[in-house]
Amino acid sequence: DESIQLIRRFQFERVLNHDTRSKLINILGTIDSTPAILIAEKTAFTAHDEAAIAKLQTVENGISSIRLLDRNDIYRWYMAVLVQDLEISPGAKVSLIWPATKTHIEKYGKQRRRVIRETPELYRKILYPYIEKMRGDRIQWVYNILSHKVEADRIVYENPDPREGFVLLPDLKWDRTTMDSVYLVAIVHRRDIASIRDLNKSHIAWLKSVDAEIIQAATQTYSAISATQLRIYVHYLPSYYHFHIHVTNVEHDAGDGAAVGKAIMLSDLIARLEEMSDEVYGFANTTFTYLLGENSELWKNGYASVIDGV
Ligand code: M7G
Repeated sequence: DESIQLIRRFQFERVLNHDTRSKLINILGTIDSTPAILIAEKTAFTAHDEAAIAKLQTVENGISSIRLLDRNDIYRWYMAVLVQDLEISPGAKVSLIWPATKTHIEKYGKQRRRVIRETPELYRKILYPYIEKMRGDRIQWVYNILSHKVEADRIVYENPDPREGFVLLPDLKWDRTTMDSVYLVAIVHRRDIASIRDLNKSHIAWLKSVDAEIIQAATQTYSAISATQLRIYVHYLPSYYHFHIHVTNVEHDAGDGAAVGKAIMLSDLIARLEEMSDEVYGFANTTFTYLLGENSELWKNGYASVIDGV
């Protein structure tokens, strides 16, 4: 298949970033002389999957070869090669971005971060013009999903209404089988909300119904997960300026994506809107604090001059 041929042509250039805790590596390379990013993540153990366990147990407890590193009293530690199987226990989940843009290379590279306390004034001066410039850029994948051009058979739930509706489907970060790491994304049909800054009191009822529909659909589809086991949040800043909501199993460690400085619970946003006295401007007129990478355009050509005077 064409996508398999493509990744086989990947030529290594350099490691952009790696993480020993999440066992993740981001590699920059080229395919046909055009920049490509390969993201590889070691998969979770399929401890709960009975079919996988049954099959793996037939081969020496899932270990194909093993070597003792050391022992001390009742403690022994080894290095092992695990039995892997493309269908039931693959060793890694791999994502490919090709052609990768400069923004992708910045995003997946190792970088220092800054804490930005974005007041309404800073939002208008720095972020707003940046979003206007970026708008519609890099989100072809969003439009492909909304128009059912791709990933259509993956849709978990859709409310097709062009104003109120959204599509709920597996996020590309999810392996689509591990229940503990369920990761979905809800992408709204309307195109007038680039980020939470565009939300105001008039959106409260809508956000509540989206929230309720997400919970209903997710718990119905994944019966092992109940409403209180869903972490429903948005990113500020997001990477893509078309309003979308992250939906994960609470047990899943989504790393930086679920951390303070990036993730905000949807229900907290709704509550903040409800408590707000400003009838018109909403979140455009408040302060949000978030982390920003120093490699980003937004730092280099935006906040750096205001904050560091460079
Ligand atoms: P974000 O907060 O804008 O960015 O979320 P970030 O979390 O990547 O910084 C976008 C979400 O959409 C992320 O969770 C992505 O993993 C997910 N996503 C991105 N792309 C390009 C796709 C895609 O093509 N398909 C699906 N299903 N999810 C995607």
